[in-house]
Amino acid sequence: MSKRPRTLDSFFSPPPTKKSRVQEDGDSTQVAKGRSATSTESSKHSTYPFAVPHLPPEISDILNFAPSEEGRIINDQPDLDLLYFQPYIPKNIEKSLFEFLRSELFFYRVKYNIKRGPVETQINTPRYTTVFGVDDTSRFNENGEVVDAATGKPAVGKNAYTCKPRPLPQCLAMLKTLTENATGCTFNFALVNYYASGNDSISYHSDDERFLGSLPAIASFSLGAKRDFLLRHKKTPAGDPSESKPMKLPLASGDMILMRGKTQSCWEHSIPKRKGGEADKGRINITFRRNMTKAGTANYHRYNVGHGGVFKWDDRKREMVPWERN
Ligand SMILES: O=C(O)CCC(=O)C(=O)O
Repeated sequence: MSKRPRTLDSFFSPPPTKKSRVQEDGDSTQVAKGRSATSTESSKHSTYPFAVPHLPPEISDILNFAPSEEGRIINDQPDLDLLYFQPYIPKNIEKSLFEFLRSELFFYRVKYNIKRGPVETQINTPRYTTVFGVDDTSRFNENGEVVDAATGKPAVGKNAYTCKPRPLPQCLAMLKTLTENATGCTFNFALVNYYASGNDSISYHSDDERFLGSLPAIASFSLGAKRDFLLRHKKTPAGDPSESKPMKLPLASGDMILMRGKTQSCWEHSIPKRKGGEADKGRINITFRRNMTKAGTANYHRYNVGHGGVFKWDDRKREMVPWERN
């Protein structure tokens, strides 16, 4: 993997400990001034509604030992290529990592309109979402500004973004870098879903947009409640599902599934609604992806940030609540 430029984050960060494999990532943002051995640092950016604390050392030190288990290859069905880590996140930190991310990230409950023929319908996304990253054409400079990846100059004119890209906060940047090192893949985006209850879901779809390239690799992490992950082969032109069988993987907290090869072009996946069970305890899903184009960045913002208000976890009420600036 290529070495990334040093950023303000790495200058302010504690020196790596002996057991550390990764401390920081070049994508993370400005840090709060001042340094301490505990987690008083945070990722800040003009696009963030509030600062996101860095991972506390009791989580980050152990995260350096991920993956906890070797990945198991699942490729015994046509066009399917999965690498399934059960778990990826060490067992002694998966719960605290889940609770940290649920408490510290900002989320959105996106509504958008789609037109089917002459009829315009409002879609209410049935889960909380948030997104960080910028596509390959750009990067964040040391001041957190979006600049052209090659020239380092601001993207202006017809190259300007129609959305405001947000850098990965340190807590996600660290997990991204560890995942890149373990899988040999490169990612520039983190999409985060929070399924508050069994009523939250994602319907069958494929992450097969052109802006992800032809054979995208997507690393998908599960934290919190166990939820079923369903996979089915797309219909072929002849209408037969190509001799394949639908699959159900009961994803547990800490698991990671790397979807690669022709999986996105030939298969669909979903997290269906569920009644009872542990779904009501809440589940976080993080997907790391590599997005190639500015249009892809705008697409992710439209569907994962949108134009509505910010939500933040309220630990007393034990639910996401609308967040307001004081
Ligand atoms: O929550 C999951 O495991 C799947 C998420 C997903 O498919 C997506 O964000 O595209």
